[in-house]
Amino acid sequence: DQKTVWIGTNWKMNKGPAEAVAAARALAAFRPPEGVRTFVNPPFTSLKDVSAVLQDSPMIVGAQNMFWEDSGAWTGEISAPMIAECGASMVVIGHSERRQHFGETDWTVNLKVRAALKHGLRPLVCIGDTLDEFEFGVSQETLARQAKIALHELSQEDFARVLIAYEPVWAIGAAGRPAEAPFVSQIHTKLRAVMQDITGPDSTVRIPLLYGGSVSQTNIRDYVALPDVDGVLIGRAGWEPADFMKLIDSVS
Ligand code: G2H
Repeated sequence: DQKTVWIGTNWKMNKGPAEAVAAARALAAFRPPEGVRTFVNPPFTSLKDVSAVLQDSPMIVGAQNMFWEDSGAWTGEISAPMIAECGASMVVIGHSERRQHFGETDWTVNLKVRAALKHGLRPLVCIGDTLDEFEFGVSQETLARQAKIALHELSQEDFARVLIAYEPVWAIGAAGRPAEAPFVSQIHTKLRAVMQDITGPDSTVRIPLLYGGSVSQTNIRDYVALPDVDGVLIGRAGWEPADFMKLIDSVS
């Protein structure tokens, strides 16, 4: 049978509340092609409004980060119950920008994944190799380690709610170069085996494996066509709602 394809856009630190709501309104009536599940990751400041605008649409709303404690003296942090109360059902965890600039580690990623699941949020865990790791040929080792720690001590029910995004650090953002499809294919096929190792030999859970990093109108179809790629996480190319909808439609 046909695989489910996940396509989402991470707005990062863009769009204030007014612009975010306008973008959500532009996406509200959109219906993706059959077999495609779509999501958007607004900043915290518009999570509630964007969730309200998109509540009757198939577009899933997810936060870009969270803290693992439910509440308390953690100035500046946002918890999973707060995200859920805003109406969002997903959360990006361990994006490379957070690992690079905000000190996130595999261990904190695991704490966040478990807290997200405890509160009914679907974690989208980002893993990725740096340029050094890529050049030394240890991408696979890094990715396996990141995935194993991120998903440590999860149940089968938990695994069934997790998504993974492979985002090579060297392929992200304006300075990044998109990874070649054959390389992504190789990485994802090996990651599929790592996932089976994590979920257990008898597990039938297929954790969706997304690719992210400079995905655009010119390469999206190449990635989605790969057997072990279950979708894409888009940044810049999806920030304009019209572009995002065009990207989604182009995979059908
Ligand atoms: C990677 C991606 C979205 P971009 O960070 O997560 O961003 O497509 O702009 O490289």
